[in-house]
Amino acid sequence: MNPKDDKRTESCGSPVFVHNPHLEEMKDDVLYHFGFGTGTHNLPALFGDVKFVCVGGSPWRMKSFTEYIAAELSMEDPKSEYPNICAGTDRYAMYKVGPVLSVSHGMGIPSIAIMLHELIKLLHHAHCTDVTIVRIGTSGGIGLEPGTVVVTKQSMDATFLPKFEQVILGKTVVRNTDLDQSLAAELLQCSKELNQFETVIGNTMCTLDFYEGQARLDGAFCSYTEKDKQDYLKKASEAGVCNIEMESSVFAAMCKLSGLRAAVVCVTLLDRLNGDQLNVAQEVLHSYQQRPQILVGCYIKKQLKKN
Ligand code: R2B
Ligand code: URA
Repeated sequence: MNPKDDKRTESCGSPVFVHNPHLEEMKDDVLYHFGFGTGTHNLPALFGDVKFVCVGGSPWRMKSFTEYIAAELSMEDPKSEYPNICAGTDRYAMYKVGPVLSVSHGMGIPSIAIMLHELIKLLHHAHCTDVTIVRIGTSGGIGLEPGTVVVTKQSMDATFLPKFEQVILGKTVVRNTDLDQSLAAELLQCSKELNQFETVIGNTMCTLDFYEGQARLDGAFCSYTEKDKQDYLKKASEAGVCNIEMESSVFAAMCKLSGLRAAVVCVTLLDRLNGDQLNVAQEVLHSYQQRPQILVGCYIKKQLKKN
């Protein structure tokens, strides 16, 4: 590689770790769901300057985040075109503006886990250092005004324990779901400075399903009563759970293993104590979904000003 092609801005700093001796023995590594490979793409040249990664469920939202960030950082493309870098695949979408990478992850733990394996390898192969990663998303709130943004303190499973379980070779491996507390505090501070919407720090419950897994009464199947649902949500609330979504546990676990500074910022679309159906007007939904983007945008801008 021509050193000029290497987008790394610093040679020291905290690297992105992989823990897999087999990778060293492989001549090339194909990041299949992104449509990249170490043999076909110059990953340090393409991604070596990445310092912030923002991930979220929908490809459309991640493109809109990139447009928003580009404007905030005055890095707008004169043609205002942000092509999907993963154009060779329709599994995930990826956009980049300056040091900010934006990637979609689909819905649920398996989908985000596949994306994170490849994203972590991508950042590692690209020799990125000091990377901060934030999941921006939507959630159901417990006892919060809809539109409130929750910055996750700890991600919990559906039994209110702060752990992520993965079956590997038929054995259950338990991983820790700690997130970076100082990053969470800095994001909360950004919200105070913005003073545009309510933001709280609290625990987030991560479930395997949107309907029965989140105690909804409106799925195709339901074998419990409204009282059972309320009792369960009350227990969640007593365990410090402020909101419910479907990816934070594996996100926290994998980011911790790879040494990434990570946070989860989700807006609540409804108060689950008052209902299950998402019947908010499209414009309201859209404005709520912008809130995590605004918060993370403010944080990135502040960090870049420091350097
Ligand atoms: C939040 O919203 C999605 C379900 O509607 C899911 O991906 C999540 O975590
Ligand atoms: N996303 C979820 O996972 N649950 C909700 O209630 C809303 C959004």
